Amino acid sequence: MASRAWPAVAIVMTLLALGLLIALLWVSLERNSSAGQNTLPTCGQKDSRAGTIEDEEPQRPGPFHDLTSRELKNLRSFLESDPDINATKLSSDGPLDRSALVQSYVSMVDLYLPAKVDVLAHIDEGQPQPPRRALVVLFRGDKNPAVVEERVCGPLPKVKSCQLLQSSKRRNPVEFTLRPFNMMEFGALIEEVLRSEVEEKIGHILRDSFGISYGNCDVSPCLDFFTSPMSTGITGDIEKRRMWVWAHYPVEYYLLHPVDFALLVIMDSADPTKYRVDKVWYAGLLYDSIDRFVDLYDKSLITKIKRKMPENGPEIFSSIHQRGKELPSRPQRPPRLVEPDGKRYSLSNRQVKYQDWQFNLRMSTLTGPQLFDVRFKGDRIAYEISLNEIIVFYSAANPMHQVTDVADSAGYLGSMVKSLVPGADCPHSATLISNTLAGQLVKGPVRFPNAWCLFEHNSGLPLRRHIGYRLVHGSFYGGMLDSHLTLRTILTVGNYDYVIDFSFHQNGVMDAKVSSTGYLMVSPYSSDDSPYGYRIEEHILGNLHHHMFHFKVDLDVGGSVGNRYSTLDIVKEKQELTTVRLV
Ligand SMILES: *[C@@H]1O[C@H](CO)[C@@H](O)[C@H](O)[C@H]1NC(C)=O
Ligand SMILES: [Cu+2]
Repeated sequence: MASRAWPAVAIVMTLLALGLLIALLWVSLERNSSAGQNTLPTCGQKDSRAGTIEDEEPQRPGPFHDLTSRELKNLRSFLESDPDINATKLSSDGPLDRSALVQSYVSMVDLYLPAKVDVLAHIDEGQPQPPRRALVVLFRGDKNPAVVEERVCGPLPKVKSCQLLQSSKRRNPVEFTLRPFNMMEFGALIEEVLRSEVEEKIGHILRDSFGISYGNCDVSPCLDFFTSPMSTGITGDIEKRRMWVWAHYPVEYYLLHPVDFALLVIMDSADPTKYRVDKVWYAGLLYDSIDRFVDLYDKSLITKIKRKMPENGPEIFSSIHQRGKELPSRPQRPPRLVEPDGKRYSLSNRQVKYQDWQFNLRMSTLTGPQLFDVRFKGDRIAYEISLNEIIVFYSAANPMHQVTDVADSAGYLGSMVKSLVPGADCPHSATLISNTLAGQLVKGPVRFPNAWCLFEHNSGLPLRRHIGYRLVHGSFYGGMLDSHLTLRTILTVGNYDYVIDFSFHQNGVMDAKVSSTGYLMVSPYSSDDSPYGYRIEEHILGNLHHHMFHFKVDLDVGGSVGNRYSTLDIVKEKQELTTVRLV
C-alpha cells in the first residue's frame, strides 16, 4: 500500500513546489515593477531651496529692510555737515560727553516706512520701490528755546534733505522737557548732584545709616542708584522735568537692594549745572530740603537707619548662584534638539522662508521687533505684525514707586536687544541673526550679532490626531507632530527680560507670544506699603504692578482692501426641545 502511494505523493509534492516557485517569482517581479514606477525619496536629501542662511547687508535693501551700515554712515555725515542740523560729531575715541546736552544731539535713527499703498504697488504690481528714508529724533539743546525735533531724511543712501515730519496726529517740534532721559544726563546727575551736593552734605549720614555713600567711588564701592522719571501728566506742568533717584547697594541684581533713601531732583534746565535737589526721602518720611533733613538727623530728632552693606557673593539672597541639592543627583544632560537633515528654512535679505511660510523681519529702534508681508501659500495674511509698546505700572505708598509708570519705548526698545545665548536663550541649533543700530554716544553704526534667533522645533504636541478603532470602518490612525519655526528676540529693559516669539505652524496658524523673566523691581520694606505688595525679604517689598504689551496687527486675510471688520452678534434663542413635544 505504502509503496504504491509513494509516486503519487512525489508528483503532488513536486507540483506544489513548482507552484510555490512561480508564486515567489510573481511576487518578486510584481514588487520590482512597482518600485520602478514610483521612486520614493529617502530621508536625508537636501532641499536645495532651504538651508540658505545669509545675514549680510544687501547693496539694494528692500522696503522693509533695516537701515544698513552704509545708509547709517551716509545719514550721519549729512546730519553732522548740514548747517540747519549741525549734529554733534561722534568720535571713535570715546563716548560723547555732557556738552552734547546743549548741542544738536541725535537721539534716535530708525527706518521711516513708506506708505503701505506704495509698498504694495511695488511688491504686488512691480512698480518702482519707494525711496528709502530715515526718521531722526534730534534733541536741539542748541536752540533757544531748546526743543525735540522729528525729521524725515532721504532719499537713502545719498541723503539730500531732512525735513521736519509733518503729522496731523502730533505736534513737532516738542517741548524739550518731554524728551526721554539718556546716559549723558545720568552722568551729569552723578557729577552735579550725587557726588557734589549730596556727598558733601549727606555723605556722613549715608555712611552712618548704610555703611556706604556717593563719595570716593574710585577707591571703594559707592552707592548705586535707580531713576523714576516723574511724568508731566503727574506734575501737571509741561515745563517741569522731575526725577526720583533712589539709592541701591552696588551688588549683582542691585534693584533687589534698595535702601530707604531717595531724592527728588529738578532737571528742568538743559544745563546740568542747574540741576538741584528738591526733596529728600529717608526712613519712610519726606523732607522739604537737604538742609532741613541734615539738621534733624544731626540733632537725632529722627529715627536713624542702621544697615550694613550686603556682601556681594554667591551667598547673597539675590544671587542666582545654584544652592541646595543638585538635580538630577547624578549629572545627566537634558534633551537636545536635532535637525537630522539640516535646516528646513532659509534666511536672505531679512526674509525668512519656511515650508509654505514667508515673512520679512526688522527691528525698529523705537518699538522693537516687527514682521512685514507675512504670507502663507503665497497669500498675504498680514501686512504688519509688530510690537509697539511695553508699559509697566506700579502701586506703592512710597513716593518713588507711586510715580513709576513706565513706557519702555522711551528707552528705545530695539536697542535693548543684543545678546542671545544659544543653549540657554535659544536651542543650540538656532540661527543667530544680527541687528545694526546707529551709535548714540560713539561713532556707529553698531552691529550686534546675536539680536534674534530662528529655530525649528516642536512643542511635543500633535498638531492633529485621530485614532479610529471600530472594525466596521476599519481601524486607522492619523497624526502629526507640531513642528514649527520660531523667530525670537529678547528685550532687556532694566531688570526685566521680555522674550518675544513669533511662531509659524504647518497648518497655517501663526502666533505671537511674550514671556516675562528677569527679576523684580522692589521697594524698601515698610508697613505703609503692605497694601501694595508683599514682604519678600527682610528689607524689601515686592510691589503690585502690571505689565502691558501692545502689538500692532494689520491683517490682510482675503486681500488688502482697506481696513474692515465684521461683528458677530450671538443672541439667546428660545426653542422647545423636539422630544418634549412628542406626546
Ligand atoms: C555747530 O555745533 C558746534 C558744537 O557742536 C558749535 O561749536 C558750532 O558753532 C555750531 N555751528 C553752527 C553753524 O551753528
Ligand atoms: Cu513684573
